[in-house]
Amino acid sequence: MAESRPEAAFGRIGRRSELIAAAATPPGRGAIGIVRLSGPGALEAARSFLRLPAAVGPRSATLAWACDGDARLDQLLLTWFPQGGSFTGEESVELSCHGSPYVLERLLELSVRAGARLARPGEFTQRAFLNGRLDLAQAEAVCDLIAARTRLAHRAAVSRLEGGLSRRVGELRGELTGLLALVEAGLDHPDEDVPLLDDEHAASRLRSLLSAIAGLRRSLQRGRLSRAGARIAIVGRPNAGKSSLLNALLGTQRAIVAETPGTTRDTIEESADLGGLETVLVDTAGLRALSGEPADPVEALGMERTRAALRGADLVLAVLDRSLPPAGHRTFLAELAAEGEAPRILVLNKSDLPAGSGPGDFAGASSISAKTGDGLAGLARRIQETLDADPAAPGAETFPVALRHDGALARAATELENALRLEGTPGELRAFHLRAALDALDDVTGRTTTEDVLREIFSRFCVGK
Ligand SMILES: Nc1nc2c(ncn2[C@@H]2O[C@H](COP(=O)(O)OP(=O)(O)OP(=O)(O)O)[C@@H](O)[C@H]2O)c(=O)[nH]1
Ligand SMILES: [Mg+2]
Repeated sequence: MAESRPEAAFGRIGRRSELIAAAATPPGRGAIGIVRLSGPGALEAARSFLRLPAAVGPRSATLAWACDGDARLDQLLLTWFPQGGSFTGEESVELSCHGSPYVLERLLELSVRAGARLARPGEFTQRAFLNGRLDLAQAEAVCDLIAARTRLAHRAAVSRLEGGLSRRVGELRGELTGLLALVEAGLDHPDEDVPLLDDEHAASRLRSLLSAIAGLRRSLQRGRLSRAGARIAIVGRPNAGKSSLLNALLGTQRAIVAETPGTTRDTIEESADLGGLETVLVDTAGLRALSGEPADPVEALGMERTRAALRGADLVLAVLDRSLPPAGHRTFLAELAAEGEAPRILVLNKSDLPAGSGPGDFAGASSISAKTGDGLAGLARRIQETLDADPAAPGAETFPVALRHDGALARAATELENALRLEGTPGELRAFHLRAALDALDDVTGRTTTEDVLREIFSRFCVGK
């Protein structure tokens, strides 16, 4: 299969041999401002307005005056990166001047006079991509790293910059290419004695690819939570201790707690920081049942709101009163299973009371006491792990990036499902869908991304990056 290199797509986007210049620091005053030039002749262009010694060493700072004719503009530090040794892969210079908007503007003007043109948004990163210094997922990670505001968003961007996502897509790609090779070998040599792929084997490999893609999509989704704030719904029978748990996790008496069953009749939302993870806790009305006949109109509304909270949740805490026997809990959990797909944690509350059901009755449940605080730290850790289980999760992306990656993976999955449905039909069709799936995967790293899409992606970057 012919591989289309990014250069092919980009040959038409912009001539890379041009020298480009931009301010790399944000607009406004600052201690230091940086102007970057990238492209052939970057040092010579800078030399035309700098008083530089004859020999400038690579990757070391040289103090120099910038001058417009005889007039001194600013004293600055120049760093020269020879071709092959810079972020873009091209010859580049960075001029660190005083952070005056006037000085920066004049330096750009002098650069343009020396033959550079002003860079488009993201053009430096685009060149790094074209020169094979980064793949597309990593280039996007640069953008997200700059935008990161929280520890988790930052960690996820660094992981993608290191190639976390690219590696995982690369593994899927390797497996898919192997499968495609077998299918194609069967097409090319129908009569020969090549190890043919039987339908059963092909189907099992397709299924395992599909589950790997689903896993990757889930971890993208998980990563997104660390930016947006995960929604955690607290549900359970009346009096299970849902409001007590909300209060305990918040560390304040936000919701009314009372012995009367049915105290909470509406949903209550409050943001909480659970060990660096931004969450929205949603306490819900205690429900005798999730479906069936409500006792009164208010309960009917409560049921509806609880169901909506379940549908919108990223995680569900199912609170059970441990002092009660397990049978009633099982009915409730069975009803809960029908509502929404979010992961759930079983919470056995009231561990300070004599046990009616033990942890043995509900495998993997967290035993806590909202009253005494017993087990709460462990529960908070579990919530974090469930929402952010994978430290290499490629998520926490800015929204358009997450959407693009998820879209590409979804396309790959659809193609694989199509191939899976083709059991017993001619191999050509199956190969066609496998190739389409491969193209979709390659969209993540930019191997086959089209010119328009690339242009659109890089235009989201800031100028100077
Ligand atoms: N002993 C003990 N009592 C608890 C614990 N958690 C809650 N309770 C008590 O259980 C009763 C109900 O607590 P809530 O937090 O109001 O329960 P809820 O699930 O929000 O109830 P509804 O809003 O009515 O559905 C109150 O009397 C609480 O003090 C606990 O861990 N141990
Ligand atoms: Mg309550």
